[in-house]
Amino acid sequence: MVTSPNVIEKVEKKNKFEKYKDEKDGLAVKDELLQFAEMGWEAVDKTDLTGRLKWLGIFYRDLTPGKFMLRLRMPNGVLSSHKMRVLAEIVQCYGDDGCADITTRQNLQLRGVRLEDMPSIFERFKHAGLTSIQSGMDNVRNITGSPVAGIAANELIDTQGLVRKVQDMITNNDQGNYEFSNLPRKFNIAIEGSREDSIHSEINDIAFIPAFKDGIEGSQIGFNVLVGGFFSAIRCDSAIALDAWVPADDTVVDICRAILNVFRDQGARGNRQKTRLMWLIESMGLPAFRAAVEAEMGKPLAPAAPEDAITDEAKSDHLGIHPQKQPGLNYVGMHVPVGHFYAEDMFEFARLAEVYGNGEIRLTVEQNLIIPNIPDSRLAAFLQEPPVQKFSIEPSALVRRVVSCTGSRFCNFALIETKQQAEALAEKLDSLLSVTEPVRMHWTGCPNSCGQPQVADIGFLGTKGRKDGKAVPAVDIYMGGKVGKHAQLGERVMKAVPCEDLEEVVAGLLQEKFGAVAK
Ligand code: SRM
Ligand code: SF4
Repeated sequence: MVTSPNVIEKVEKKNKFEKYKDEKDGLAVKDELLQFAEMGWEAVDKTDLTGRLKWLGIFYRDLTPGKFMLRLRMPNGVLSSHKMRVLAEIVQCYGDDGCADITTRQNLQLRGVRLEDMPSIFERFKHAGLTSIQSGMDNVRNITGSPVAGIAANELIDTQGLVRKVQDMITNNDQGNYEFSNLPRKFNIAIEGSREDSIHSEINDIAFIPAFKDGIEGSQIGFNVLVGGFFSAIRCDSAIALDAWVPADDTVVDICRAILNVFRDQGARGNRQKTRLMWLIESMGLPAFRAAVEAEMGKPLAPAAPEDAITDEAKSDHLGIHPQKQPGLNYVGMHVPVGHFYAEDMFEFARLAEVYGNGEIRLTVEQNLIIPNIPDSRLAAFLQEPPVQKFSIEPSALVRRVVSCTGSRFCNFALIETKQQAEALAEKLDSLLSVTEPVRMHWTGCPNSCGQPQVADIGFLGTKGRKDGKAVPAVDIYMGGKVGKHAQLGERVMKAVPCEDLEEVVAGLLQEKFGAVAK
């Protein structure tokens, strides 16, 4: 082909992650795992070790070399006592190094895991119906849905089947799927089925929000589709309306596949900070993006329903005792401080689920845990159980809605320690102040915003600060995040507040903005 000298072709320079993916797909390490385990982590190629293994959910941790993090997939945050016990047994093998975290995508991460054990761990996963496939790097993350799907009294759509089908499509039934193993960037999907936005769907690349087709209660129930929500170090945005309504059936799977195809084939692969879906939507223009999705689906999309079915009621944190839609049964939400727990706790949760419920366990994006299906007649005995004293069902108002990302204990990006500080500050403030309504406080160790400070009443984002001429750990403070029907992202209101000053600063904010009074 002869190119006119007047036409300057703008060729995008691929980023370094794209180069290594072109050399070898991330998923290819699935077939090499046994070899890696035999040779030991020190001998594994650096890009395989720190990069490609994330396609299997295996995260090398620079801060604890040789002790890996294993990120699972938990569609809707649902697991069984059997699965929890398998995970507890794995964590238990690693003694003091072994622990687990509930993540902000209602998922579990295990810590302290050794590479040499991965093949046998994956064998156990296969038998237990667990998977960690494609849970990191340029893949679709854990798909979130209401943690009380199928049991909430006011539910519109039980999303469990749909969430599972979308995961199966993306991961090829957990076997790994080369069709979606080389996206331009990470990708988040949320499918909400309740009347409250229980999973911050607005901060996902694709969000399904329940909506009656004609906007009138009683017309066909389905979802309005939002696209492009994301947080990153340089930009945070809520998802925008695609102007599409889909029925609550396999069309959900089809539209996810279509959007992923458009993103995979047309998404930018240059400046890594500009490769999330929103950047593609903006560069194409929303109408062209929507048309490309329709072309992939091979049929036109219905326009969005005039209104979604999310109600104005405050978003629940799912803690405490709640009657289910099944008469005589209850779900009980237990507070797991900053989502962190150990093997012995995991065994106890498994036991409680079996003795009092039907063996099911649910996780929330607030990093807490729910035991469903407890009969009325068993509640009193359940409440006497020691783990219910340790993981309170009614924690006090300043403690119950604290969320925190991993922070500097295990995460290389972190500018500050988060989990311990988050807990200690909340407890201290709780001892000093009373508030009538719980305050949502979210901590995140760096601008990647894994702890979602922008959705919080008060958000803390780790940064570097100075005090008395010395460098000190500090946070930018965010306020004004709203969740539920009128979700909106909070804004930064203070910069680089030294962590050591937070007790005074936050006490002031609580008194001024949240009506807190001294105890
Ligand atoms: Fe995250 C990278 C932890 C939810 C935005 N995130 C990381 C890494 C993998 C970095 C690393 O390799 O160390 C962190 C692993 C630390 C560790 O050892 O645990 C990490 N992210 C987490 C978790 C565990 C935080 C938590 O304590 O709950 C969450 C795991 C969710 C899951 O189960 O899959 C987690 N991360 C999020 C969220 C929140 C959400 O999805 O609602 C976000 C913001 C929303 C979004 O993605 O749009 C988030 N994580 C990031 C980013 C910035 C993405 C970007 O587009 O720039 C990074 C860095 C990156 O991808 O380059 C990142
Ligand atoms: Fe790590 Fe930063 Fe994410 Fe916290 S926000 S887990 S420090 S990448």
